[in-house]
Amino acid sequence: MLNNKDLREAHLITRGNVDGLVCAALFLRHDPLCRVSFVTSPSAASSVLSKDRHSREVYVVDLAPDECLFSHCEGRDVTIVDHHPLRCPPKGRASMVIDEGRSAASVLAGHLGSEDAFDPLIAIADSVEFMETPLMEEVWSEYGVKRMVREAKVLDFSWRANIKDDVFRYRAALRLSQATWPSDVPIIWRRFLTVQNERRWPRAVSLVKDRMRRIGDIGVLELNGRDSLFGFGTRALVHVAQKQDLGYAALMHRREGHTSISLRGLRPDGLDLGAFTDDFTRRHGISGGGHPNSAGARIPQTSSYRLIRELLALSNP
Ligand SMILES: [Mn+2]
Repeated sequence: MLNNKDLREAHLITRGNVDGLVCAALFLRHDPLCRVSFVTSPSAASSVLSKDRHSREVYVVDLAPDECLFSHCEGRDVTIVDHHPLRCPPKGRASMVIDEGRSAASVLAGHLGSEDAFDPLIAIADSVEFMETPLMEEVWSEYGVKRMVREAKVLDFSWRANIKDDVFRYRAALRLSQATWPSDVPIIWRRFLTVQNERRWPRAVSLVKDRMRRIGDIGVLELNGRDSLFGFGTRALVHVAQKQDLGYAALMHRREGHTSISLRGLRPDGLDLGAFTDDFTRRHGISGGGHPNSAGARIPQTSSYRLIRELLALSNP
């Protein structure tokens, strides 16, 4: 007979990159029946949250909560987990778990109390987020740098084979929730091989090298319509911009009626890009926000270069 325990599902809302995949694996380990949604922005997280009226509890992980997200937490059991400082004061009764200097997966693992068997996956998330943590050093020396770099690459390439495929993400995370190595999961391995064999990373890097414009301290890459970086988007742009010692990278994608823009800060003392995009889109539309060194916005096409000019002015006062 069923007791009166609350049997509704728990719901994880996170990103679809390596950090998010490891978060999903940890959460599925904690609650194998949970629901998982992968999103790309705080506003997409708000929209998923607003449509979910049935989950017992919701975790929003790695999504730089803004006012809109907090307003959707009202009257809900929501836990917000992030690895960047909060920009917007929490409203309502959402629980906050914020810690800096490690991946969101690492913060979530600490909160859920994950087993040691997940240390390699958490260390992989730290490394892909460019956070050299003590755990990462420990795992790298235990299993060897070569193996760990390879495993991180396998997982990072795999989801880029088809960036829209959330069914793949869920199935991959479910397998990783058994504390498996990425290369031992057939669906992950196959996708990795596809990306590797098609030489998508070197092709993305050479396309960026050909087309990136240097505007002051900013590396700007503009893509139109169906142009793509073979799934590597900002990662390839950041790679090239860093080599050229630039302070910021901006990927602009012109779509019908608007421009999507992703900004990355490449120096620790740079401008707070989350605050910048939030302020810019408040004045010019449409929506935007994010973390201090990683933010995104949807803006009217006519404002694209105004955003770059304002960023340039603020970063060179
Ligand atoms: Mn992250």
